[in-house]
Amino acid sequence: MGTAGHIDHGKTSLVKALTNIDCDTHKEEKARGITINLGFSYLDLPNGESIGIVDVPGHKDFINTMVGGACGIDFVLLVIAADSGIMPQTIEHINIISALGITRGVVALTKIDLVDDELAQMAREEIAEYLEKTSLRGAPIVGFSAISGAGKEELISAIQGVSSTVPAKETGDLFRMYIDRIFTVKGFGSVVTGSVLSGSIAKEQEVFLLPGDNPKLRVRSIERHGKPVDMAIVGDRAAINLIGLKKEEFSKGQIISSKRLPETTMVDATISLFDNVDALSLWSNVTLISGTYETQARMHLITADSLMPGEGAIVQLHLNKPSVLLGRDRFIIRNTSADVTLGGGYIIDSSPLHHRKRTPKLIEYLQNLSQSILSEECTNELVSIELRKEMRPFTPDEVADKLHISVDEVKTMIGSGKGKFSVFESSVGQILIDNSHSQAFEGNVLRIVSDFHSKNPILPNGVDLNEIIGKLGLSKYKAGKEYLEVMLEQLVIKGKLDKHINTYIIKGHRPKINQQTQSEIDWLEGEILKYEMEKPVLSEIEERAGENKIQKGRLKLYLSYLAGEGRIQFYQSDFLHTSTISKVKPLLLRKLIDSDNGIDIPEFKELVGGTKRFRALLTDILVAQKLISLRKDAETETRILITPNGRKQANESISR
Ligand SMILES: Nc1nc2c(ncn2[C@@H]2O[C@H](COP(=O)(O)OP(=O)(O)OP(=O)(O)O)[C@@H](O)[C@H]2O)c(=O)[nH]1
Ligand SMILES: [Mg+2]
Repeated sequence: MGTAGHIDHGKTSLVKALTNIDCDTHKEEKARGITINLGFSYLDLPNGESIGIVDVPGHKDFINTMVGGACGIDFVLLVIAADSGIMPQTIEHINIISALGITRGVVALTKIDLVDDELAQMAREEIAEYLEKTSLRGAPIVGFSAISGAGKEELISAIQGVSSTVPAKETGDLFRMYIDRIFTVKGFGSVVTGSVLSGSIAKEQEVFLLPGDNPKLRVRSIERHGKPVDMAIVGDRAAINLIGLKKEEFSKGQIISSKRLPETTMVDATISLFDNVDALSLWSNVTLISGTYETQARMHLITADSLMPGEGAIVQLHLNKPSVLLGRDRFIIRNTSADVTLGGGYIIDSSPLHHRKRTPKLIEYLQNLSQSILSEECTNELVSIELRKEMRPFTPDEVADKLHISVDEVKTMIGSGKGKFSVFESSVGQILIDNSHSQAFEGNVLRIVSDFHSKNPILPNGVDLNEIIGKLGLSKYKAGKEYLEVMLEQLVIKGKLDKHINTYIIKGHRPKINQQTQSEIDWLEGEILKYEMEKPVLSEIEERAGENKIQKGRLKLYLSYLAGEGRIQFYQSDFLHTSTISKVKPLLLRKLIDSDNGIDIPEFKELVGGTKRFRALLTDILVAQKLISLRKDAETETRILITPNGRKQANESISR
């Protein structure tokens, strides 16, 4: 619970009357009789619950401090003195509370001892009417006096009533807490306090101080409401004793987090302007406050050219100081001299692209995003945003990492409604990709395959999976290969692609060979056959091709064609004609079948004949085809052996 209300209306006195704790502990606060810093207390309710209390200053110079206190609260205790009624900071605090998304509260009508019943009744009516148009509509109003203690029981039961309507929060995986106080305890080191925004923290855990390049810190101990505890969770006020840095190295406005969150100086956000302020133009300088983080910022209106009081818009904020804001974080904007609160809003994207042009498409996208990001049913918008930023497939855990939530949460979000992305089931689990990115990938695949066909019109085959992966740059992603497999399968189902052996072709592709091409291929095959038991040398054939007016450049294509037809066999860029191989292969395999210990090189030479280079290439081809294997003995004598595969083939050819 957090207090709110105009200066001197009795917030701190009320907290003291309820909890016996005086939050005005500083010398200056005592001397001036006002609250300057946030005060902290706690209240044990009759139902056994213990709630943390943040007491805020009412003075208009300390609104920034008030915002810091109000950022972590679930409901407000709005304090209004019965003898003065609604005053400027009553209104400003109510505006802030509502901009922070806080809709629950209790109104304490204090100093009830200073007014008669009639005045008290008038004050109640004035307040109820004012609240009607705010987020605190219908809040209970309880008369109270810190002097006589009147109304204390009723106030406590109203607080308990509101507190019990606060829904239990999902703890979540990510621990975050803005630091609001830093001090040292002799012999123990630095202690920081704050309201836990999300997640939980336990003793001995390692945490980060952000932003900044700080070392990991270790949690030595935790206190909650003045008592040592093993862990603190979302909604708690916590004091954390950290090991790793000195007091001076912490500062108010930094965050303690369980993860090294990325820093950002540019965010997209939804803002609304209060109705008692001046209009804003396309660009304006503002102060942004979220938790205890505070910075100057340049604000660019995206969905409007100017903003009238009471209106809302989507903006891009350029922050002077690095932040670790995340999507859905609430904030307040004030003018640059920080004496007028202008409005507030929430982050819709903490790492957006720089919107230089305000296109209708961008505006529509941001408007949808801003509407759906807060609603629980449509949280898969968060997933959509991340997927849209990069043209690549994601696994759920990669998305979880980007959004700083657990994989289970991502999976729930995916299932929660139709998004602008596709979910594929693959051998490695789910793969997520933005629909327009997926379409672009499909287009690129079809282009790659048809390019291949137009460069190689005489080939019946197309492009294999690995080549496509390489061309699309998908190999660097975790689920890149699996995504492509699923996508290719779908293109086959859709009738756009077909399979040819182990390659993909455009459906309906037929090799095109005209008479001239055919005769050139025949010529090339004849040239290869001429080498007989020697290794064919491409450069020599190329030379002769020139003499025969055959384009040198087409020979490689013809070679691929011959290989595809099974007429030649390649090892790397060297090749032999299949009929040449067939002359010696059966002889060799039959010989090897009968020699358990294989044959040595001289025996091989004797059996096969041909040149040394021919024999080396033949060996390479047969080893690559897993028909034979080489073994080097201790005396470095190489022996050639048959493989089980080779044995099978030899037996088949004998029985034939
Ligand atoms: N008569 C009377 N005086 C009160 C009551 N509550 C507070 N006061 C007096 O009002 C003055 C201000 O009280 P605080 O509790 O400091 O007011 P505050 O709202 O915390 O003020 P800031 O934190 O500076 O905004 C003090 O002199 C209190 O004694 C009350 O119920 N009745
Ligand atoms: Mg006070």
